[in-house]
This record gives sequence, structure tokens and C-alpha cells, in this order.
Amino acid sequence: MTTTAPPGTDTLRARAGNALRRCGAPVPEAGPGGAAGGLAARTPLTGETLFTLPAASAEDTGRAVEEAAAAFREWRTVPAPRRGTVVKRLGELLTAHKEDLAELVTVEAGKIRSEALGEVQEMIDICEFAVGLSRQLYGRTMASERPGHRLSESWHPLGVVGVVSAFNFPVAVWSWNTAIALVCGDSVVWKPSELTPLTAMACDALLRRAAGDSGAPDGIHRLLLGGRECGGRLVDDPRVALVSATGSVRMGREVGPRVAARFGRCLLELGGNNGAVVTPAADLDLAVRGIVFSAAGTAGQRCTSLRRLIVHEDVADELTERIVRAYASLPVGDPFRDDTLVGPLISEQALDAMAKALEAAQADGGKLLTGGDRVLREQAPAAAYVRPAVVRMPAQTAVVREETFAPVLYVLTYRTLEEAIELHNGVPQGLSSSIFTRDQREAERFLAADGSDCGIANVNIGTSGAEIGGAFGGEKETGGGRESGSDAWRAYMRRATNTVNFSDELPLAQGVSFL
Ligand code: UN1
Repeated sequence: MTTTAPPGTDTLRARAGNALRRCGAPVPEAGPGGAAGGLAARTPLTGETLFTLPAASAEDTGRAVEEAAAAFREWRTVPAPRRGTVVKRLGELLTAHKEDLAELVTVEAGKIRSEALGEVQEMIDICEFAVGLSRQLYGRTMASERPGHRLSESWHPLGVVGVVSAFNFPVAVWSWNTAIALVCGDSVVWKPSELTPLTAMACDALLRRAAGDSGAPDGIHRLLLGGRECGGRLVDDPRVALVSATGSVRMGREVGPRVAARFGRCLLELGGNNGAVVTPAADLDLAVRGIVFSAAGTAGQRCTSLRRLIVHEDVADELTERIVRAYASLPVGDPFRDDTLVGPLISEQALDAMAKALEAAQADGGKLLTGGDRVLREQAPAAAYVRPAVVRMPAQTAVVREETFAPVLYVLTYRTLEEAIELHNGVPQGLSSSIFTRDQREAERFLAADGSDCGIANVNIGTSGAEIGGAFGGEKETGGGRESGSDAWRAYMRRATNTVNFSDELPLAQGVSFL
């Protein structure tokens, strides 16, 4: 099992600086320290600080929202297909700067190259989707019950969209929201994770350029770099019509009621605790590959990461053994190397959370089959490299029902499919799920109304790696929001129902007579 040390912080700083420069973003002041209240841009590759950035003040936040609100008043009257040209240009710029953005994603979020490039591809894909959508923001025409009347609905731009995004998809989730919001006629104020300000600066620079090239008002996008207070100001600002927030359930519990209290709209994409059922009819070769990618890929730091494996007892030993063997050959370390498959965790806190979960699982009778050990401690003492873990559990105990944002895969066994579905749904979160089987009845049973209770339910693929064409999001504590494809755009617009009377009479609905 190989481990490779990351490049040094100076090299990473130079790489990030060059990528920012090529994207047309300002290159911040180098080094640690910095002004009090400043934001440290750090890299999980070494755990050290690359740059120090000024954090947005309360006035900066107010100004950003004001400018976005002013731009919205103009932008909403631009025909949607013309709004699409900004997103088309953004997609071209993202394509031209794919390598640069991927470089920043690796430096800042620690993703391996292939996944970092995949994340930027996801941005390009959503831009293409949104451009097509800019000509398809369809409303319905309904049959009016009254003669000489026409009943229809129109979709109008909503207002300023506040996007609060997480570190693990530092750019793709922004693009899902922004590409769609822009064609819908909204303006965007973005508060990225304070762990990933550099990727955000690069995206903001590229979007500014796209807006300039397409003649769109500059205020359609504003970036706010800051911490919790900054996000809080966005959440409470009555000029922000929609708050689209990705993060923990704890964050969502706070954001949801605060936005609701001012009758704003919320789109929440919170925790996942995703499960996969493997039946005796599964193709185990395929299942092993799907499971290892979903559970250990991205170092278990996707909200769609696989955390619970629910295996039929007849195949549990064989499958577990094969997974443990596959884990043994996973190279952990420098995410820039083509042969690395597992990069660092985002922080030492994530490592602590993982260690605590493993401890709790073992106290509950779980057997740690592989992983959990910290590596590269000498080469990168401030970083958090760890081998992905697999734990065989006797039951779905409290720790299994919690989301630990780290590569821990719990293995549970079942006897009947009913039991498997019950175990699967027996957690508070409801984002993604899958079943591995070649038996169509089992697959359909899992997808039926009383099957998986998640927003995403897959067959013969893992829980992660969704395409942008579908609506993305989940139920229960995941928050109920839907982003990205399908008709998720509706959350970014307001619907007006229009009744037009083109007759000389005034018949009232429901047969009411008056005057
Ligand atoms: C997230 O982890 O917040 O389905 C988003 C996936 C990616 C998106 C994940 N397309 O894994």
C-alpha cells in the first residue's frame, strides 16, 4: 500500500498563484499571519496557510446585496435566451481554464486530479444545460372553466439568490446554482466555504469576464469571502429572495428557520448518510468497484459518499473480503500524482471526527477490518492523511446513523429485502442510495414508493457521482431541496397564475353570482 508525500507549501502557493493569475483573479498576499480578522487560505495537502485574504465586513455584505439587487432590476427584463449567452460564455471560459480550476480544487480541497477535473467538467455540463434551459422556461396553459377566458402561468425571475456552498464541491455546487439562477433572471451573491476562497476567486473572475464579454450588468454576481457571520448576514437580509445552502444538518437547522421567519425561500442540501444494498443476485465485480469509488473516493468527503453497506448474509463475507482487499491497494497521499486515489481529509478536525466514530463503532461491537490509521505524519505533520476504513457492525447503532464526513464504511448484514430496506431507511438523512442486483424485481422493489426513501436511488452504480441532468437533493434531514437538472430551475423563479377574460361578460368562478 503506497503513500506519497505532497509537494511543499511554497510549491503549492506558486501553483495556486499561477492558476489564479491565469484565471484573471487577483493573487493575494502570500504567507501566514496577516491582519486580524483576515481569512487564511490554506491547503489540506500540507495543512499550511498559502495566503491571507481580507474577510468581508458587514458593510461589504450589505453593499454586495445592494449591487446584486440593482443588477437584478435590469437583468430580469433581459430576455432569457439572451441571459443564456452569459452562461454560454462562462462555459467557454471554464473549458479554457479547466486545468487551472482543477489545480485550485486540488490545492484547496485536496481532490485527486481526476476528480478535480471531473468537478470542473460538472460545471461545464451545467452551463450547457442552463443555456438550453434559457429557451425552455416553460409555463403551462390550463383549461379555464369560464367561456372567453384563458388561464395560464408565467415564470418570472425571483430576485437575489444567496449561495452558501461547502468545501467539498467548492466550484461545482456554485455553478449548479449560478448557471441556473442567471438564466432564470436572478443575480447571485456567493458565500463560499471559508476553506476554499481561492477557487471562489477564480470563478468570480471568470464570471465577471463572461458578463463583460456578453454585455450583462456587472452586479449579477458578487463574491463574499468570510465566515459564519458573513453567511448569517446573507441569510437574514430581506433582499435575498432565495438562500441556497449546502452544508451540515446543523447549519440547515439554523438557516431554515431564519429564512422562513422573514418569508424568504430556502433550498437546503444538507447531510447524507448514504446506503447501498447488495443482494445475492448482484454482480460482485461491479459492486466492489462501485462501492470502493463511492466510499473511499474523494476521501469519503462527498455528501453522496457511501457510508453504509447493507449486504445479504450469504454474500457478506465474500464481498467484505474483496472490499478490504481493494482498500489495501488504494494509494493514499499527494493528490497531484496520477496514481493516487485518496487525498487528504480537509482538516485535523475531520480526522478527529473519524477517529471518534471508529472508537464509538468499536465500542458498539464493530470490528475494524481495515484503515483508520493516519499516514504521512512526518512528511506533512499539519495535514490529515488517513487510510479509508471498513467496519463490520453487528447492528445499525447511533454512530452508524450519524454522518461522519470521512472515509468510514460500515457493513451491516440482512436476511430479507424488507429488512434491508428497513435498515436502509432507518437513518435521519435521505440523500442518495443504491442497490446492486441483477434481479429486476429486487431493483424495482428498491425504487418503489415503499423502497428507498432518498432523493436519489440508483441501481448497479454507487451512491455518488450523479450527473447534472437529474435533480440533485434529498429528503428528511437532507433538507428537501433540489438543485441542478430536471425542473430544479423552478426554485429560482416565481410563478404567476394569469387569468385573462377576453369576453364581454364577467362570469365568476365556481358559479358565484354577485352584482
Ligand atoms: C456534494 O457532495 O455536495 O453526485 C455534491 C455527486 C456529485 C455532486 C456531489 N455530482 O457525487
